[in-house]
Amino acid sequence: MQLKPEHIADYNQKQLEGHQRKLSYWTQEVAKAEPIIQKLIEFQIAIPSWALGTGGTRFGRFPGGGEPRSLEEKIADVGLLHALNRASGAISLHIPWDIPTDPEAIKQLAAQHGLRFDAVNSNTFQDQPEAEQSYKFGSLQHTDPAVRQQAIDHNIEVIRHGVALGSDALTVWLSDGSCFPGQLNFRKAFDRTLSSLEEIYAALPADWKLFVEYKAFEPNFYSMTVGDWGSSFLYANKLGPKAYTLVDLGHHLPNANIEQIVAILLHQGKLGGFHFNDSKYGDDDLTAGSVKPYQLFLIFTELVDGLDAKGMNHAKDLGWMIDASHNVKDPLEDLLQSVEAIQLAYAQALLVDREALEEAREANDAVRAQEILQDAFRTDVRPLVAEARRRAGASLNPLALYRQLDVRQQLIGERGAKTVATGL
Ligand code: AOS
Ligand code: ZN
Ligand code: ZN
Repeated sequence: MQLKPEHIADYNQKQLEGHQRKLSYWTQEVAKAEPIIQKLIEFQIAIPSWALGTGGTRFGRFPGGGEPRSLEEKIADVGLLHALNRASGAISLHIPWDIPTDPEAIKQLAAQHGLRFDAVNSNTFQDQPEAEQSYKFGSLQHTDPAVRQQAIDHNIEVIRHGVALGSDALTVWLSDGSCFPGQLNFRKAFDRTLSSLEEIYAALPADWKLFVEYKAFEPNFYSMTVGDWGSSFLYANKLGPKAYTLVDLGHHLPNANIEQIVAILLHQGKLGGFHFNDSKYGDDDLTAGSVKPYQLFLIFTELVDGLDAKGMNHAKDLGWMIDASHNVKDPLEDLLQSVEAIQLAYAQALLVDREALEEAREANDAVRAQEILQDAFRTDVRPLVAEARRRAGASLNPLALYRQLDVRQQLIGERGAKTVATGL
């Protein structure tokens, strides 16, 4: 299924009058509108290759039909998203679920869709059929050096795939830890993990980054060896300047103040990027902004502030990725919603009167500080995001156009009703 420029143009033409009416307030009254639109046009969010199929839980999986059967079809799906919103111009691959057997051809295909390759992800949380060693008791932390070596080699192999595709970062998420008190020597697990990570770090090309993702629980439920931002930060500091912490919004203990974590990591120059999603209880991997949109806005407020304080490029200096997948929605619709929620939070954060906020803070005026933040959060910035899309050649309303074109039905027609994408 190829989205034609006429589809976008026809749809936008029909919506244009209504859109311009809503936008006129912004263009006439808000001096900041234009720079916000420009920033939104540049901002791109990577789509994970494992989110293009219906996600599962350990209780079951209910594929929705028309799911991509190959890496080529996954790229086509991300291309479709990007054509609709012009904000999903990157794909984050997972090895070995998506091994590019012919990297040149894959790179060319991605380029045809205007996509680049974001961070590549390794997998040492599952045993592969031909693997000699098992990760049942961990990978980089394992007591047996042969298991650690297999996991190190795999990560180096993932870097090699990434280099061939033009990626420039490796995300390491470890399921390593323990399920029962007494099972693991924490200090030995830490040292072994660090020395394994050092070997991976040594294999990074000069311009690459290593993202160390942390997670408080699951699949190990007593201890996780990279369990919180503190341990990730420690590993990243010990590894060196190419290592950073990656924040997955679902990986904290309940009620953690993620915006504060983000502020400190960015301030210390160790924030590498994000896995955006939302949750009510745990690592629920729900659509970004679907449960706690205010939290997402507060995170972006810290990001805008911290990036500007360091003179960093909002669009390029961090890894912006989605990590969401679940059972009930069409995955492509879900991803369109996630990207939009991220853009809205970003636009609202750009709207915050930061000078006034700083004054209120210095004066210990908590009431005024809250008013300033909520003033931005309660502003409907949808016309700004739509305008950024229109100018970038995207649909004014990607989700509405996706439904109008009946994209899923077309994909089912092309690929069949019973396809299952590789992934979680
Ligand atoms: C797992 O909980 C982490 O969020 C990972 O980032 C990711 O979901 C996994 O590596 C899939 O590749
Ligand atoms: Zn993640
Ligand atoms: Zn996760």
